[in-house]
Amino acid sequence: MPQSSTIYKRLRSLEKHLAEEHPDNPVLTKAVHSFRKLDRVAQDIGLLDRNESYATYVTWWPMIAVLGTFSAGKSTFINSYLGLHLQRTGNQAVDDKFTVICYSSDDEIKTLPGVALDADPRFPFYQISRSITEISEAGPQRIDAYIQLKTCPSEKIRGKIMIDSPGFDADSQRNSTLRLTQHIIDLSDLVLVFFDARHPEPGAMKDTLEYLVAGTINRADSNKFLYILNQMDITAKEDNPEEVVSAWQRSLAQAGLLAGKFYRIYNPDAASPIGDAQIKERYEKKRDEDMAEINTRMQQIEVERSYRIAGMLEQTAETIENQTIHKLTSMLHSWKKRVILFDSILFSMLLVLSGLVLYQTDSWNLLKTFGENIMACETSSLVMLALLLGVIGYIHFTVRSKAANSIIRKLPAEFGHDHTACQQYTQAFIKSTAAYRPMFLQKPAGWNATNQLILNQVKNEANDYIQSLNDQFTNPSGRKAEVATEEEESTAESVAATETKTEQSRQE
Ligand SMILES: Nc1nc2c(ncn2[C@@H]2O[C@H](COP(=O)(O)OP(=O)(O)OP(=O)(O)O)[C@@H](O)[C@H]2O)c(=O)[nH]1
Ligand SMILES: [Mg+2]
Repeated sequence: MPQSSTIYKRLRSLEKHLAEEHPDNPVLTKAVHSFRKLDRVAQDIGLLDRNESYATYVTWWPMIAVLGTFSAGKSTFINSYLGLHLQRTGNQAVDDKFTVICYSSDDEIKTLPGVALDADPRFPFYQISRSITEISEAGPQRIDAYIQLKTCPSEKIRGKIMIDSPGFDADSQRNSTLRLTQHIIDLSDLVLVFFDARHPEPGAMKDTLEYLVAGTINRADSNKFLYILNQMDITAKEDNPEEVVSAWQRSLAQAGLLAGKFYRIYNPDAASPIGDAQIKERYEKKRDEDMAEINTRMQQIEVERSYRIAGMLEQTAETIENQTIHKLTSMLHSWKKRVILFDSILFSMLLVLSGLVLYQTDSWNLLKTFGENIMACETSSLVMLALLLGVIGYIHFTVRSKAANSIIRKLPAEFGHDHTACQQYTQAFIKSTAAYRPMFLQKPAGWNATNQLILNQVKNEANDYIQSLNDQFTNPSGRKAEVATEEEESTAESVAATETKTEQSRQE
């Protein structure tokens, strides 16, 4: 069955955009194609609806989030990175919304409302209004109060997404803002956490540090967080500039961050001039070193994102084959056992009851006549038989659906917060236990040799993508260099040979 046309159109547009954004990296466009194959298998099994796609579960654009305290210089940093005056900056808390920034070839900067993000599967906020209760309760239009989209022509952002966020304060943050922050942290490939060196007392922001540092440091993906102490120029004026850094170091260490694991920068355009030439040189040196590292990490995320998507593809195929099918088969097995048990109890009771009635009324011969009438195709007896079969069927199918429901009811407790997995298993199990499917089938609906083959194909494709990414971005064997050297040598030889020939002919 074809995919629903809406999702099909969306995936086509995703493919088109990826091909435009990354003409030199076809892996991503190919990956969308592989996701489609996965979708078809998952739709056959019932894990996905016809209008759903695994491709909408991944963030296709590499995403850099800039979080941090009020007026820490987040927007100034972003403007300077883009080379544009995109975000308003200032000492009053100017930002109260998350701004998703992406590339557009249009000359002018455009600002679009949050609904634009909510409705587009290419962005990390696709259908976010549904998953954040506070927003969904107030109606999807409310998303505009929290997020906006800005498009700009800076080449620096081409093929990436950057998020500027309102100043973070764990104490006064609304629940919905905290949920959005968490969502952004989860989906980002790189998170820059900004603090402000002007802040005299980092100890006063205990909860904020707790959230932004302690809460991020032990995550499996803790490597994607860069902690940045910004506006370092201000400390140059202090009598004891080292003390500011030490105070920050102590507070961050209390929150679990190891000393030396944070960057110290300032923005030369926004900074106040540093008078002392020696201090200036020292500050500039440190700043340049740290900025170079931050920039390298920002450039690397495209590569990380490609690996992430190829990995996700393989992992999804693997999970369907090794976990989902296994779980559905065992659910089917216990369902069958229950149906057989309850069928046997109910039908034995029915049989005993009818036997008792026949015995009490001493009318065993009725059975014999009924049999003979059926053989003779007598109408009233045939109707009776049909009624009887109807009652038997009704009891059996009621038992089947009740047994299935009792298994489905246990799923939420098993999956906890993973609503998506719970919903997928429910849908697939309903499909597998549908009335039209004979009960003796061992395998879940849609699980056949063809789909197994497709999953293997997808896994192989994912491995090919990783291989070609390796070829593109790494060079462990140094082959290219060797080839290049060989080529250079052979060119040099041929140049030398031509030169000798020219020399000979000249002499002749
Ligand atoms: N001295 C100095 N000032 C800076 C630096 N970076 C930014 N500023 C100033 O700090 C103020 C706040 O900067 P923003 O970029 O608006 O800060 P923000 O983190 O985006 O602020 P909110 O969005 O309101 O949380 C502005 O007046 C900037 O000019 C810096 O490195 N040194
Ligand atoms: Mg700002």
